[in-house]
Amino acid sequence: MASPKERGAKAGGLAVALREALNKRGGLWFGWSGETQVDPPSEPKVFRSGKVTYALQTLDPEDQRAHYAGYANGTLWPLCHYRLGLLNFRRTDWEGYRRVNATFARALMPLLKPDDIVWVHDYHFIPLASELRALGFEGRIGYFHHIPFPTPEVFLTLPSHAALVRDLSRYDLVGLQTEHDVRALLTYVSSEARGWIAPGGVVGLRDRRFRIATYPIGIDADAFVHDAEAAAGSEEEERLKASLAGRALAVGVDRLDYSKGLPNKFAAFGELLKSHPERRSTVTMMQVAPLSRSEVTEYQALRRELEELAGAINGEYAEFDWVPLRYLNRPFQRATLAAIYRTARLGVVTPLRDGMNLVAKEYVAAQNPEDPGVLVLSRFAGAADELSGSVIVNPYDVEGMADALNSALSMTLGERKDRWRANMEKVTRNTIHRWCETFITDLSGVDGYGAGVEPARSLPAPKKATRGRN
Ligand code: GDG
Repeated sequence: MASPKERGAKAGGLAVALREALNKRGGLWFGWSGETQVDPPSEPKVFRSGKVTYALQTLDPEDQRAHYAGYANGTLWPLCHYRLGLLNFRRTDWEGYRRVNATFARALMPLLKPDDIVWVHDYHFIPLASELRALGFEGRIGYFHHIPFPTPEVFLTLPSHAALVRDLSRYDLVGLQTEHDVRALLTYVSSEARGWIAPGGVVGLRDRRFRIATYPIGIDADAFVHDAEAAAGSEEEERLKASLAGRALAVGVDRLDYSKGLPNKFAAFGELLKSHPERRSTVTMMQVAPLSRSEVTEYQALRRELEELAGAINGEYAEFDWVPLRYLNRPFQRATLAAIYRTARLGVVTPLRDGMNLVAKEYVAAQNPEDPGVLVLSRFAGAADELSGSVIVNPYDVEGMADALNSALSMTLGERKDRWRANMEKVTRNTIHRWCETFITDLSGVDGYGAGVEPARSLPAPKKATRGRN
């Protein structure tokens, strides 16, 4: 989770929305300080800003490596994105991951009141509830998994799968992005962990009862519409348009991450220029790809691969007055992104696997309703469940993607408007604020779950598992 230091170009919509939710209610934001130190202090640095108290824990450097680059991003990230070839499992990393969660729980525990509710974010902290329960915390704890939850066939390759699901059962509410993810976890619970499932996603596992449900994350749609309207006619937008010299713009914005399908996207753009030569010199692709997790080896290899691909496409097709692919490894301010989104005729979001993908929703929100662009979206992004007005593509089919880009570039204004309206309706209905409120309300409302609670009589007998509806 982002720390309060994260500002400007790096602060994402999620960090901003959570800070807003906390500011409204008051509360405690607990996380890593971003610093490491041998023999770190056992107590976090605590300070207050408005209604929010921030508590930031410093970590031992080896623990931090084993936890972050090791187990979280070297094991869980590839696993949850179905990239078993990239998965590295080392017991020392797993132990470091657990140690960091235990350290966090020990630092957090003295700051908690018995009736506090705790909301834990993402795969870095799955064992946090177990550790807090072991220290005696009995209040509500919820967990939201921002990335996909893999199907049992994939999840079972993880040596620590059973321990992680036991950790999940220590929460009262486990939130996932899509129905597909919920089905994947429920199938594991019933078929592998011998748990029982009741309607509404209530799950029993050993002595625990908890709920698993779908909470598709959204964006701050109003803020994006506002930023995009403010960008109209701005100096930045004018400069961008002048640089395009009347050509269409296709835009991608992704952290430099192998889950985002960037090589496939570049290859599809190259294929478009090859198989539809009439498109040459008429469309420019801009890929914003800020570096991320540069300490993990796989990310360094991806960076080299993309540099080669971009160089090859530009070397093959560039003209003295046209560079087909603009590839930028740096972050931009949100207002600049809004201007780029609004100018772009195509938003190209083609992850191989993605929990949701907020860029897809931001692109939709930033469009000019009178002349909207088209979203080209991977079927493997969680956002594809909601954004049915998009041109849905399979990122593994490079030629199919090239054809989809070609037909999206030819779309009539009428079709663009129809597709955009369908998408915009979803983006404005299911915002990040609604997502926060719904999760917190549901977590506050869950009743009777927790350690030692027997399944209620009205629930199905534990022996025969049934699939819950969500
Ligand atoms: C994880 C899951 C899930 C990107 N470049 C710049 C910039 N960004 C912002 C985007 C967007 C955010 O970062 C990226 O969000 P995504 O959802 O696309 O992807 P992940 O970072 O992988 O997020 C994902 C998400 O959690 C939330 O649950 O949707 O599936 O993987 O907001 O705009 N922001 C600025 N400058 C940049 O250059 N300001």
